[in-house]
Amino acid sequence: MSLVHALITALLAALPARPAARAPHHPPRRIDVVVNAYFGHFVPTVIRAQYGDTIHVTLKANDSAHGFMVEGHKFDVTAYPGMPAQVTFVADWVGGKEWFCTFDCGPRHGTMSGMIVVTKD
Ligand SMILES: [Cu+2]
Repeated sequence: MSLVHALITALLAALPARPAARAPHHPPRRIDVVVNAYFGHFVPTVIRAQYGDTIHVTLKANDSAHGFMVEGHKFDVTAYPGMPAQVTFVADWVGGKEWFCTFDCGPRHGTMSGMIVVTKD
């Protein structure tokens, strides 16, 4: 064994073990959420997902029509009493994105929003 080889072998042995490759991200899930819309607010107001999940929202309008759109997305759905609306999208961001009512449902329309919080492990 040459001196160089011995040195390299010694150096390699002294290095900390390489961390195991990161465990793969959990398999993407489908998250089904019913968002109930009322004059002035949504229930729930927060949807939590992990990066890559598919979020399926069923919007139910409980008094008048209400809309649902997520900032940065192109969809905009409207539900009417007795006629829920559905939309499916992928949580392809990390952090919070706000959703809004897009149907002018009355004086408290401007207060109608919620947050989708996406985390990545
Ligand atoms: Cu509204």
